[in-house]
Amino acid sequence: MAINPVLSNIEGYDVERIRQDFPVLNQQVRGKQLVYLDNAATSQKPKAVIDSIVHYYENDNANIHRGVHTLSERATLSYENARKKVASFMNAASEKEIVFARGATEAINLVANAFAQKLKAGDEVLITAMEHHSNIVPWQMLCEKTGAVLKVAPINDKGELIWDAFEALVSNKTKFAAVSHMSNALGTINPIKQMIDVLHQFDVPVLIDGAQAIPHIAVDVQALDCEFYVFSGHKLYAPTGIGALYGKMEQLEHMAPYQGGGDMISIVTFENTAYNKVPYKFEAGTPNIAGTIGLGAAIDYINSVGIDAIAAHENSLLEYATDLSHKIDKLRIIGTADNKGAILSFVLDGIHPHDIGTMMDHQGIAVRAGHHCAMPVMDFFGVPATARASFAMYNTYEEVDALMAGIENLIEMFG
Ligand code: 7TS
Repeated sequence: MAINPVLSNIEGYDVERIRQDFPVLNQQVRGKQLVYLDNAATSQKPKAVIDSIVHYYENDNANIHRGVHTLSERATLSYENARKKVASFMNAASEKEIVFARGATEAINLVANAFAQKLKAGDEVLITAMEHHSNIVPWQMLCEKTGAVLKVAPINDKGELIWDAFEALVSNKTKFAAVSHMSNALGTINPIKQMIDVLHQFDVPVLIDGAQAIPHIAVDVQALDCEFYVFSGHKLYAPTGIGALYGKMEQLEHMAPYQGGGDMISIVTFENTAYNKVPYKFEAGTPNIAGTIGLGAAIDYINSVGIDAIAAHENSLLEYATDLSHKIDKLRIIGTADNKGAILSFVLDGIHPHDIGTMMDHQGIAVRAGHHCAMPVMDFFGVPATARASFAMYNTYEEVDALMAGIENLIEMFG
């Protein structure tokens, strides 16, 4: 296949300049320039994020919220500033509605744990058929504990929610709903505002799993009016081990703490413990201070580029990659929703996705191969796994060309 693209660069978007901020990109893998297309698993970190962590450890390292000494005050200030940055990035009404967690998984478990006290046998929890295991298993565990029933809104062959079926599943029995904003296995972007509106007609609290969406889509939790929104920092150019739960204050105030320990209490005696106020009630123990500061730096960095510019660039890459994919006979895209984010999941006739992953690595190209922690999605499409290329702000059209050339090589090799 002759690859001769007409590159429609987004005006003013200087991807080469951005790439210079990501040291890891500048390396060879197996003798080839690295092409990193596994961003849905985790994204690379800009120098500003790395520097913020080094700065913290070299200058301010101390435990937070407890010391009166200068380093502790500095560490606390940086940690709480990061909370403000997250709140502002999601347009939360107050930074008190931001709870730091290890990531999306822990944030979902925190909420599921609290709702175990609120649900009873016969109640229903609604999810969709395109969820990541992180947004399935905690709800199954909740149902097991309470006797509630898990309902799953189906998807169509394009990997889109079937709207009528979803609406039909919402009723007075529905007591909680958890929905991904964007599917990690398919790239589908759900109509979450419309879904939230329908769910609210029945007073259903809604959790949005934004792990995939937040690096690509401007999120406004007040406009969405969701009760909860969770994400992981490491997909948002921040370190691993840090993420956030947004929760409406009226919800968080009436939720049981997730873990007991230091910092989440106001008074402890052997007879009784009074919990700290929100959000500290949910942050037991010494948190990931360095990671939180890194998350704040990542948000500053994203804001300096502009989330809308990033989204436009990534959508253009996806469109380009999708067009080129259509020219490869043996390639089938899994997930062809009308509204899609920067994820290209695919299978190749006669080649196992794991072989695709391995052989691409031989060409310096990092893609994911597997079930992507979304086994029910694989079952639905009748495939054991897919190969997945996922784009970030620093990817280029040339890298898409390299991906397509890599796939062509593979097809040739496997005959
Ligand atoms: N929700 C979605 C939609 C995800 O894509 C992931 C991780 C999670 C939740 C869990 O995030 P964690 O940071 O708490 O693990 N998704 C992927 C992926 O697609 N490949 O590796 C991890």
